[in-house]
Amino acid sequence: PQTIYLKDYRVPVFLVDHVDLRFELFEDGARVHSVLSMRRNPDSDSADKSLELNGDALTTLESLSLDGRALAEDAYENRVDRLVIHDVPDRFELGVVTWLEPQNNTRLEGLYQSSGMFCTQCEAEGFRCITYFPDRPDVMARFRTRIEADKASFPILLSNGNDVDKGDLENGRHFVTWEDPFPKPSYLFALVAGDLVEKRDSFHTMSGRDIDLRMYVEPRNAEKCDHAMDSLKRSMRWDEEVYGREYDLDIFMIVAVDDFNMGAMENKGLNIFNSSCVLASQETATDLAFQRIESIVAHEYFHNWSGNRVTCRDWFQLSLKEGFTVFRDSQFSADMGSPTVKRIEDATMLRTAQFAEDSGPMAHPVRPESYMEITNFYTLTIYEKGCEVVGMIHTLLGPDMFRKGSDLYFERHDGQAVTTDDFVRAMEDASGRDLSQFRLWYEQAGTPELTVQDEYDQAAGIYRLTIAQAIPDTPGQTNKKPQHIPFAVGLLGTGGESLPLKLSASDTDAPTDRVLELTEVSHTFEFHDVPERPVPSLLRNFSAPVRVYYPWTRDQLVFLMSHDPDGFNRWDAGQRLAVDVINALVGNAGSEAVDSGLTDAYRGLLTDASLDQALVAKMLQLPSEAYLIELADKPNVPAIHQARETVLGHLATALRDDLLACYQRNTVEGRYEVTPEAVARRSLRNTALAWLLHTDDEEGRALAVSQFESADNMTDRMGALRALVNSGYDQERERTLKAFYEQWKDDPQVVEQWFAVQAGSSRTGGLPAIRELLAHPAFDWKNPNKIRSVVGVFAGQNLPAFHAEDGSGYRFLEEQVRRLDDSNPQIAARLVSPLTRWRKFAPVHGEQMKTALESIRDKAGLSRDVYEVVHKSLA
Ligand code: LEU
Repeated sequence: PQTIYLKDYRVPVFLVDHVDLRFELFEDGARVHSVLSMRRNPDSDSADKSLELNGDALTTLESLSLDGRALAEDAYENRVDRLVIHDVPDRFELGVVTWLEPQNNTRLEGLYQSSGMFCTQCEAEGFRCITYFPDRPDVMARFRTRIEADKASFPILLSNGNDVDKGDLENGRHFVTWEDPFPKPSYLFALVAGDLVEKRDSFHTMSGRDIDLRMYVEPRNAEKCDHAMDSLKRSMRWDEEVYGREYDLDIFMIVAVDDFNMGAMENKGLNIFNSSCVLASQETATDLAFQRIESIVAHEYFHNWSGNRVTCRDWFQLSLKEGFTVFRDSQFSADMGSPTVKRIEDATMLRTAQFAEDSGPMAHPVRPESYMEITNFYTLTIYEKGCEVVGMIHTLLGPDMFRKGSDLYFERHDGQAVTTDDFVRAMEDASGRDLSQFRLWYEQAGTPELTVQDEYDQAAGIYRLTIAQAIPDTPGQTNKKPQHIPFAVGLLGTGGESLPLKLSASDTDAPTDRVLELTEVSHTFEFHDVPERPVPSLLRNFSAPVRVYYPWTRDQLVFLMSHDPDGFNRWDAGQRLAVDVINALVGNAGSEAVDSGLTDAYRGLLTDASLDQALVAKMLQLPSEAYLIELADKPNVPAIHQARETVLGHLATALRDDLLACYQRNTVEGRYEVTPEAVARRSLRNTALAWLLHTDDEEGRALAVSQFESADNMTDRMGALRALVNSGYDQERERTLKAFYEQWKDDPQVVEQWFAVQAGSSRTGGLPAIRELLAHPAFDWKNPNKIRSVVGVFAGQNLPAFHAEDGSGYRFLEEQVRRLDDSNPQIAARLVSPLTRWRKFAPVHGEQMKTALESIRDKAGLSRDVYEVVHKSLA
């Protein structure tokens, strides 16, 4: 496969002003008639007379015409993924007719069928699977789309924009024509045809327009739309209030699709969602799912401005829309719920998974320099690190200047396809700040490491913090330059009070919270009038995506856990303490060594009802195995697993009565609500239950069984089921799993959860059990959600089994990747990821992982997607 480089970017030679599409949908395939109004791009200096269009093996070319005349065979060259038409005039109409077989499209790119309906996924390069086209985001055109299909089977026919015409045709067929007034890149094109129910609502915009909101779902999901609809309306209001952005079309549509490679897609006016990211009811979705749906609905809606109105020039700029939009949806979620909890969740994901990516063989900058297959670059780095980078600009500029910057960006670039650099420039121009060094965040990969040293000069009353930064080498990048890092700090006195941060002796009115700006390899900051040696609170609210090293004592961590006014750092101190305690036990059997400081701290959290319960619920989650592994050098996975289990067991035993009291205190009658308080209550209750069952507590067992049976919502039902699945109560486990399946077997979103709770359990998810799940009638190799909930969860969460001594977990993953490579390469390339980190693991494991990768590499006809990941990780 070919590598594509950012430095090779050239403006398109030909532009498309208008696209006229006619889709004829049949049972055995689809015919697509396309007429492109094209002209030479005045900004291109190319003298090339030939026109190049992208295509794909999924499309069969039936005919080609230029200005209405059929093209002779020698007038063009069809190389399947590229169509070259020789000698075209400066302005012309190109007619292309293609034939597709959506019913056989298992890649789920372009036009495909899912549960009987037709749908599309065009980002990044799916439009070329529908017809030949200059399929690149800087070619923006107006689309008109006519869809024809059997009226009884496909009463609903949707595309982007407004429906401008409809009517009946012969043979029981009908058509609808859609027109999108906004020029857009082909990746934002969408089409849906199916027998769907419609849910309607409306939204009154800030300028007084009424927008027609519609959700389309399969009839069995009709009752699962309310939450997404409410989330949509909240998002629309929020974007008006916080960013001044109003919706621009008269209709906004959301469609739920069962077979979908990703989460959701922001097609103009017609967002298409993976069912699991949009459908919810209290009985079928957990609190986590409710929150996720709210944030994904917001994310896709926000793309209408950050992505659609202003789009990407090329795919190297992907983070322009994704990083910024994740930042916008995080702000929204923080405003809707608890900002501290949201920050904790984002930082957890970043530190566990993005840091891992950024130190592995696929590490790449937020703006990559090259790729083979762009779908491999829909990564945590582009999305989450990209979000952090925008967040740091927000921190450096402050909310008001940031808003000025975003206003300028939207105004300056409306209707354009631009770069991350254009975004940064708008921020600079609006604020007057120089962000030239800051731009390195887009160019350099790798997680910066900050080493902090301190020194207290009692006589002078001066406290010095010295912060040194280093950025590790990553593939293709060495000797990196220091970056511009906003580093938020506070200092606490022995009584827990916040000390004023005087950067000079004359600094009156000093704040107790400051954002220090690091720009050099090492910086020393002096704080004056410090009466005693303080405890530093570093990188407050996780002000930058970096690792911080400071020799905290356990006493300092316990102190910060209860005194830091920064909620994030309170939580973080607890995490650091737990990590330290668990790590001390790795490879060391007895639990005598579990620090009583940790037990006491957790007891304090469990019993003090005056604390913010949402924060407490987070603080009671022990660091995950994945995070512990990420932190370790040559991790011994079974030993880490064992040590964590030991600590959990010790805490559960020592705190048994407090856990029971916490469980009871948080058991309250009342209507199910997804407020931060109610979510915290359920989370605390389910954590208490899980801990009790960890030690096979009899009372815990009885509580779990009764909670399972009486729960009126999925969070509590799943909480009880998970606790039982991970307990030693075999009978109850079997019985509840069976009952659960019987009750929900017709609901795919619930069945996915049922698969996942088993595949992720180190108690039950051994390989034989995983293979049984794959053989289960509800499992479906064509459905990405099912694959993720069994294979993905096994390799990503069931870490002791995945890293089994005999290498069987690795061979299992190898087998599944090889099998999926033909049918759905995008999913296969994602699943391979845990193996790519082979260099991190101790010799035997690393070798076994490498062998598995080599075997995948040697598969005949390996897809470009998997090729890129495997070759880069073996290099
Ligand atoms: N643009 C989508 C998103 O919002 C991703 C796409 C590849 C389905 O994340």
